[in-house]
Parts: sequence; structure tokens; C-alpha cells
Amino acid sequence: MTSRALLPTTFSSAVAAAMVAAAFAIGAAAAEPRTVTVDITKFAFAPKEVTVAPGTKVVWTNHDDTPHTVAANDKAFASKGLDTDDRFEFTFAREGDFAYICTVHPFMTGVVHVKKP
Ligand SMILES: [Cu+2]
Repeated sequence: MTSRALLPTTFSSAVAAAMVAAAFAIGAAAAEPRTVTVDITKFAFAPKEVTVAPGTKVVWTNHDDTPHTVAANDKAFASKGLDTDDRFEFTFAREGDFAYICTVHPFMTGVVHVKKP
């Protein structure tokens, strides 16, 4: 029976089309606002510089046993004192270069570069 033989082929191409559509949907979702992490470890921000697209959320996590802060030089953002494993997050809406320090240890510096890809 030819119709019976054709059925699996038709079915599998429909499944393949659906899988391609799903892959595109996942790709589109991944292009939505992203999150970038910066570790605070050994009295330093790691990585010290990050470059992100506008709308990206940057999350800092303090891995030291010492409290640290994350404070923009231009006051665009400032965290409270972060204890061990505390996190601070800020979403960068506009383009620019945002230099920041730890106010407790001003020798700890970092920069977030925000620009369109
Ligand atoms: Cu510090």
C-alpha cells in the first residue's frame, strides 16, 4: 500500500519542521536581555572589564569573606555592603563606559562597557 508507506515520511518531515521552528524560537528567546556575571574574589572584580549590549543585566557575587561594594564612579548604581555570597545586580539600559569601584577598597576597580553589538 503506497499511502501507508508515504505516511511515515510525511509525518517525519512535519516533525522536522516543528523542530526547526522550535529551534528558532529558542534562539530568539536567547537574544532577549542577557545576564552577565562578575565575580568578586581575592579583592578584585573578575573579569575586571566586561562589554555588554544595552539591556543586559550584570550580576556581581562576592566570594570573599570580606564585605565589598559595587559603586559606579558616576553614581549610576551603588550596592550596599555585600557579605559573602551576596549578590548585586544592575541592568544597563544605555550605552556608555561605566567605571566602578569597591568603596571599602577603592583599589578594586572595574568597568562595564555598554554598546550595541
Ligand atoms: Cu572591597
